[in-house]
Amino acid sequence: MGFRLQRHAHEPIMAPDPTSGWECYNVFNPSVLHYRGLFHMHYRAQGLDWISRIGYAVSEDGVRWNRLRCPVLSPAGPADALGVEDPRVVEIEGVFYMTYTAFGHTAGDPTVAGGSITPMIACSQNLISWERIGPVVRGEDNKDHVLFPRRINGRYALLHRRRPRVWLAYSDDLVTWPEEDMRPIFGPREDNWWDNACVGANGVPIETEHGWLCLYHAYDRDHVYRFGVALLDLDDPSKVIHRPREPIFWPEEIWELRGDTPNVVFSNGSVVVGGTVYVYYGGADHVIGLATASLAELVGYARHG
Ligand code: BMA
Repeated sequence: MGFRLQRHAHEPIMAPDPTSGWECYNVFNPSVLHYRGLFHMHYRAQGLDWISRIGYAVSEDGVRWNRLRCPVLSPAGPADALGVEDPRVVEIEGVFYMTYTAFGHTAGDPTVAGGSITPMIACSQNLISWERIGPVVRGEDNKDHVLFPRRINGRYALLHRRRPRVWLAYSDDLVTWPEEDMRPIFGPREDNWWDNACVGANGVPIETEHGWLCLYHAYDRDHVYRFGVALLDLDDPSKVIHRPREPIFWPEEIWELRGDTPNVVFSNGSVVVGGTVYVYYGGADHVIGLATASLAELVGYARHG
Protein backbone atom coordinates (compact mmCIF):
# COMPACT_ATOMS: atom_id res chain seq x y z
CA MET A 1 0.00 0.00 0.00
CA GLY A 2 1.32 3.42 -0.94
CA PHE A 3 1.31 6.52 1.20
CA ARG A 4 1.14 10.15 0.16
CA LEU A 5 1.67 13.45 1.87
CA GLN A 6 -1.39 15.69 1.44
CA ARG A 7 -0.95 19.19 0.10
CA HIS A 8 -2.26 21.70 2.59
CA ALA A 9 -3.73 23.63 -0.33
CA HIS A 10 -3.20 23.66 -4.05
CA GLU A 11 -1.47 27.02 -3.72
CA PRO A 12 1.98 27.94 -2.41
CA ILE A 13 2.05 29.33 1.13
CA MET A 14 4.82 31.81 0.27
CA ALA A 15 5.88 33.49 -2.97
CA PRO A 16 8.65 35.90 -3.98
CA ASP A 17 8.11 39.48 -2.85
CA PRO A 18 8.20 41.71 -5.94
CA THR A 19 8.88 44.79 -3.79
CA SER A 20 12.09 43.32 -2.38
CA GLY A 21 15.53 43.50 -3.99
CA TRP A 22 16.86 40.29 -2.45
CA GLU A 23 13.77 38.01 -2.59
CA CYS A 24 11.87 39.20 -5.66
CA TYR A 25 12.64 36.19 -7.89
CA ASN A 26 12.61 33.00 -5.83
CA VAL A 27 11.83 31.89 -2.27
CA PHE A 28 12.28 28.17 -1.75
CA ASN A 29 13.75 25.24 0.18
CA PRO A 30 12.49 26.14 3.66
CA SER A 31 13.47 24.78 7.03
CA VAL A 32 10.91 25.08 9.83
CA LEU A 33 11.33 24.75 13.58
CA HIS A 34 8.46 24.77 16.10
CA TYR A 35 9.76 26.57 19.16
CA ARG A 36 7.86 28.00 22.13
CA GLY A 37 4.53 27.79 20.34
CA LEU A 38 5.57 29.46 17.07
CA PHE A 39 6.66 28.16 13.70
CA HIS A 40 10.01 29.66 12.63
CA MET A 41 11.03 29.42 8.99
CA HIS A 42 14.41 29.92 7.34
CA TYR A 43 14.38 29.83 3.56
CA ARG A 44 16.56 30.38 0.53
CA ALA A 45 15.82 33.54 -1.45
CA GLN A 46 17.08 35.05 -4.70
CA GLY A 47 16.58 38.56 -5.99
CA LEU A 48 18.04 41.05 -8.41
CA ASP A 49 21.64 39.81 -8.19
CA TRP A 50 20.65 36.10 -8.27
CA ILE A 51 22.77 35.46 -5.18
CA SER A 52 21.07 33.26 -2.58
CA ARG A 53 20.49 34.62 0.90
CA ILE A 54 18.66 33.14 3.88
CA GLY A 55 15.40 34.79 4.92
CA TYR A 56 13.41 34.32 8.13
CA ALA A 57 9.67 34.29 8.80
CA VAL A 58 7.49 33.47 11.79
CA SER A 59 3.96 32.09 12.03
CA GLU A 60 1.37 31.16 14.63
CA ASP A 61 -0.43 28.57 12.52
CA GLY A 62 2.32 27.35 10.17
CA VAL A 63 0.41 28.64 7.16
CA ARG A 64 0.36 32.46 7.32
CA TRP A 65 3.81 33.99 7.74
CA ASN A 66 5.34 37.31 8.75
CA ARG A 67 8.68 37.84 7.05
CA LEU A 68 11.62 39.81 8.29
CA ARG A 69 12.47 42.57 5.80
CA CYS A 70 16.20 41.72 5.73
CA PRO A 71 17.98 38.43 5.17
CA VAL A 72 19.42 36.78 8.28
CA LEU A 73 22.40 35.25 6.47
CA SER A 74 24.19 36.71 3.44
CA PRO A 75 27.49 36.02 1.68
CA ALA A 76 30.50 37.19 3.69
CA GLY A 77 33.59 36.17 1.71
CA PRO A 78 35.03 34.29 -1.30
CA ALA A 79 33.82 30.88 -0.03
CA ASP A 80 30.15 31.94 -0.20
CA ALA A 81 30.32 34.94 -2.56
CA LEU A 82 27.86 33.28 -4.95
CA GLY A 83 25.29 32.46 -2.29
CA VAL A 84 24.22 30.81 0.95
CA GLU A 85 21.69 28.09 0.22
CA ASP A 86 19.37 25.47 1.66
CA PRO A 87 19.22 26.15 5.42
CA ARG A 88 18.32 23.39 7.89
CA VAL A 89 17.80 24.65 11.44
CA VAL A 90 17.72 22.66 14.67
CA GLU A 91 17.90 23.36 18.40
CA ILE A 92 20.35 21.28 20.42
CA GLU A 93 20.86 21.86 24.15
CA GLY A 94 19.56 25.43 24.01
CA VAL A 95 21.53 26.58 20.95
CA PHE A 96 20.19 26.91 17.41
CA TYR A 97 22.30 25.50 14.60
CA MET A 98 21.89 26.06 10.89
CA THR A 99 23.48 23.79 8.33
CA TYR A 100 23.64 25.45 4.89
CA THR A 101 25.52 25.27 1.63
CA ALA A 102 28.12 27.91 0.82
CA PHE A 103 28.44 28.50 -2.92
CA GLY A 104 31.65 30.34 -3.77
CA HIS A 105 34.46 30.92 -6.19
CA THR A 106 36.70 27.93 -6.80
CA ALA A 107 39.80 28.31 -4.62
CA GLY A 108 38.42 31.72 -3.62
CA ASP A 109 39.38 33.10 -7.05
CA PRO A 110 36.65 34.89 -9.05
CA THR A 111 38.71 34.55 -12.26
CA VAL A 112 38.56 30.73 -12.14
CA ALA A 113 35.49 29.41 -13.95
CA GLY A 114 32.88 27.38 -12.05
CA GLY A 115 31.98 27.43 -8.40
CA SER A 116 32.65 25.42 -5.29
CA ILE A 117 30.21 24.24 -2.65
CA THR A 118 31.00 23.79 1.03
CA PRO A 119 28.67 22.25 3.65
CA MET A 120 28.71 24.80 6.50
CA ILE A 121 27.41 25.06 10.08
CA ALA A 122 26.43 28.29 11.88
CA CYS A 123 24.96 28.90 15.34
CA SER A 124 22.57 31.39 16.92
CA GLN A 125 20.92 32.22 20.23
CA ASN A 126 17.88 33.90 18.68
CA LEU A 127 17.34 32.46 15.15
CA ILE A 128 18.20 35.84 13.60
CA SER A 129 21.90 36.63 14.31
CA TRP A 130 24.07 33.81 12.99
CA GLU A 131 27.73 33.09 13.59
CA ARG A 132 29.65 30.76 11.30
CA ILE A 133 31.23 27.74 13.02
CA GLY A 134 32.88 26.17 9.98
CA PRO A 135 32.62 23.51 7.30
CA VAL A 136 31.88 19.79 7.74
CA VAL A 137 34.31 18.94 4.92
CA ARG A 138 36.08 20.97 2.25
CA GLY A 139 36.85 20.53 -1.41
CA GLU A 140 34.22 17.98 -2.39
CA ASP A 141 30.71 17.89 -3.81
CA ASN A 142 28.90 17.65 -0.50
CA LYS A 143 25.57 19.18 0.58
CA ASP A 144 22.18 18.20 2.06
CA HIS A 145 23.80 18.07 5.49
CA VAL A 146 21.55 18.18 8.53
CA LEU A 147 22.15 17.69 12.25
CA PHE A 148 20.23 15.23 14.39
CA PRO A 149 18.30 17.08 17.13
CA ARG A 150 20.30 15.51 19.97
CA ARG A 151 23.62 13.86 20.57
CA ILE A 152 23.78 10.15 19.83
CA ASN A 153 26.01 8.17 22.19
CA GLY A 154 27.44 11.46 23.42
CA ARG A 155 28.37 12.86 20.01
CA TYR A 156 26.80 15.26 17.53
CA ALA A 157 25.53 13.36 14.50
CA LEU A 158 24.90 14.61 11.00
CA LEU A 159 23.57 13.31 7.73
CA HIS A 160 25.28 14.61 4.59
CA ARG A 161 25.33 13.79 0.92
CA ARG A 162 28.33 12.50 -0.94
CA ARG A 163 26.89 12.07 -4.38
CA PRO A 164 24.94 9.92 -4.88
CA ARG A 165 24.44 8.64 -1.28
CA VAL A 166 23.34 9.82 2.16
CA TRP A 167 26.21 9.52 4.65
CA LEU A 168 26.45 9.72 8.44
CA ALA A 169 29.13 11.69 10.32
CA TYR A 170 29.95 12.29 13.99
CA SER A 171 31.69 15.08 15.86
CA ASP A 172 32.58 15.91 19.46
CA ASP A 173 32.53 19.67 18.91
CA LEU A 174 30.77 20.42 15.57
CA VAL A 175 34.13 21.65 14.21
CA THR A 176 36.02 18.42 13.53
CA TRP A 177 34.19 15.68 11.62
CA PRO A 178 36.67 12.77 11.46
CA GLU A 179 36.70 10.95 8.15
CA GLU A 180 37.05 7.58 9.90
CA ASP A 181 33.65 8.16 11.54
CA MET A 182 31.87 8.76 8.23
CA ARG A 183 29.99 6.05 6.43
CA PRO A 184 27.39 5.74 3.68
CA ILE A 185 23.88 4.84 4.84
CA PHE A 186 21.72 4.54 1.76
CA GLY A 187 21.82 5.45 -1.89
CA PRO A 188 19.95 5.25 -5.16
CA ARG A 189 18.24 1.98 -5.97
CA GLU A 190 19.20 0.99 -9.46
CA ASP A 191 16.21 -1.20 -10.03
CA ASN A 192 13.70 1.42 -8.97
CA TRP A 193 12.57 4.13 -11.31
CA TRP A 194 12.09 7.09 -9.02
CA ASP A 195 15.33 7.22 -6.99
CA ASN A 196 17.84 5.80 -9.43
CA ALA A 197 20.23 8.79 -9.65
CA CYS A 198 20.90 10.52 -6.32
CA VAL A 199 19.47 10.83 -2.80
CA GLY A 200 19.85 13.45 -0.03
CA ALA A 201 18.28 14.08 3.38
CA ASN A 202 15.39 16.54 3.76
CA GLY A 203 15.04 18.17 7.17
CA VAL A 204 16.09 17.28 10.71
CA PRO A 205 15.34 13.60 11.40
CA ILE A 206 12.27 13.10 13.60
CA GLU A 207 12.74 10.94 16.69
CA THR A 208 10.06 8.28 17.22
CA GLU A 209 9.89 5.22 19.43
CA HIS A 210 10.47 3.08 16.33
CA GLY A 211 13.54 4.93 15.07
CA TRP A 212 14.59 8.15 13.34
CA LEU A 213 12.04 9.09 10.73
CA CYS A 214 14.16 10.36 7.87
CA LEU A 215 12.41 12.07 4.98
CA TYR A 216 14.68 12.36 1.97
CA HIS A 217 14.61 13.53 -1.62
CA ALA A 218 15.74 11.61 -4.64
CA TYR A 219 15.94 12.43 -8.29
CA ASP A 220 15.88 10.12 -11.23
CA ARG A 221 17.82 10.28 -14.49
CA ASP A 222 15.26 12.80 -15.84
CA HIS A 223 15.96 15.06 -12.85
CA VAL A 224 12.49 14.75 -11.35
CA TYR A 225 12.67 15.22 -7.57
CA ARG A 226 10.50 13.15 -5.23
CA PHE A 227 10.38 12.44 -1.48
CA GLY A 228 10.84 9.10 0.19
CA VAL A 229 11.04 8.00 3.80
CA ALA A 230 13.42 5.74 5.71
CA LEU A 231 13.53 4.62 9.33
CA LEU A 232 16.98 4.65 10.96
CA ASP A 233 18.06 2.94 14.18
CA LEU A 234 17.91 5.29 17.18
CA ASP A 235 21.30 4.31 18.65
CA ASP A 236 23.07 3.63 15.37
CA PRO A 237 21.50 5.64 12.54
CA SER A 238 23.84 4.01 10.03
CA LYS A 239 21.43 1.05 10.28
CA VAL A 240 18.42 1.44 8.00
CA ILE A 241 15.56 -0.38 9.74
CA HIS A 242 13.25 -0.06 6.77
CA ARG A 243 12.98 1.95 3.57
CA PRO A 244 9.70 1.68 1.68
CA ARG A 245 9.96 1.24 -2.03
CA GLU A 246 7.54 3.94 -3.20
CA PRO A 247 7.86 7.73 -3.03
CA ILE A 248 5.55 9.68 -0.70
CA PHE A 249 5.43 12.97 -2.64
CA TRP A 250 6.27 14.28 -6.10
CA PRO A 251 5.64 17.32 -8.33
CA GLU A 252 2.06 17.61 -9.59
CA GLU A 253 0.94 21.23 -9.28
CA ILE A 254 1.94 23.61 -12.06
CA TRP A 255 4.14 25.56 -9.60
CA GLU A 256 6.03 22.34 -8.82
CA LEU A 257 6.32 21.30 -12.45
CA ARG A 258 7.35 24.75 -13.76
CA GLY A 259 9.35 27.52 -12.12
CA ASP A 260 13.03 28.31 -11.97
CA THR A 261 13.97 24.60 -12.15
CA PRO A 262 11.25 22.26 -13.46
CA ASN A 263 9.93 19.17 -11.65
CA VAL A 264 11.34 19.95 -8.22
CA VAL A 265 9.94 19.47 -4.74
CA PHE A 266 12.75 20.07 -2.25
CA SER A 267 12.28 20.13 1.53
CA ASN A 268 14.68 21.25 4.22
CA GLY A 269 12.30 20.82 7.12
CA SER A 270 9.44 18.88 8.67
CA VAL A 271 7.98 19.56 12.10
CA VAL A 272 5.56 17.59 14.24
CA VAL A 273 2.83 19.60 15.97
CA GLY A 274 -0.17 17.93 17.57
CA GLY A 275 0.43 14.58 15.89
CA THR A 276 0.66 16.12 12.41
CA VAL A 277 3.86 16.27 10.37
CA TYR A 278 4.16 19.57 8.48
CA VAL A 279 6.48 19.16 5.51
CA TYR A 280 7.63 22.47 4.02
CA TYR A 281 9.15 22.42 0.58
CA GLY A 282 10.26 24.48 -2.36
CA GLY A 283 8.25 24.17 -5.57
CA ALA A 284 10.39 24.28 -8.75
CA ASP A 285 13.01 26.42 -6.93
CA HIS A 286 10.53 29.31 -7.01
CA VAL A 287 7.85 29.20 -4.26
CA ILE A 288 7.13 27.47 -0.94
CA GLY A 289 4.46 24.82 -0.37
CA LEU A 290 3.21 22.77 2.58
CA ALA A 291 2.14 19.15 2.75
CA THR A 292 1.04 17.25 5.85
CA ALA A 293 0.57 13.75 7.17
CA SER A 294 -0.50 12.06 10.36
CA LEU A 295 2.69 11.17 12.24
CA ALA A 296 1.27 7.79 13.28
CA GLU A 297 0.35 6.91 9.70
CA LEU A 298 3.69 8.08 8.30
CA VAL A 299 5.60 6.06 10.90
CA GLY A 300 3.39 3.06 10.12
CA TYR A 301 4.27 3.41 6.45
CA ALA A 302 7.97 3.90 7.21
CA ARG A 303 7.92 0.64 9.21
CA HIS A 304 5.84 -1.53 6.95
CA GLY A 305 5.41 0.19 3.57
C1 BMA B 1 19.98 21.01 -5.42
C2 BMA B 1 20.06 22.24 -4.55
C3 BMA B 1 18.69 22.77 -4.24
C4 BMA B 1 17.79 22.81 -5.43
C5 BMA B 1 17.84 21.51 -6.19
C6 BMA B 1 16.97 21.49 -7.42
O1 BMA B 1 21.26 20.64 -5.85
O2 BMA B 1 20.80 23.23 -5.20
O3 BMA B 1 18.80 24.06 -3.70
O4 BMA B 1 16.47 23.05 -5.01
O5 BMA B 1 19.18 21.23 -6.54
O6 BMA B 1 17.34 22.46 -8.37
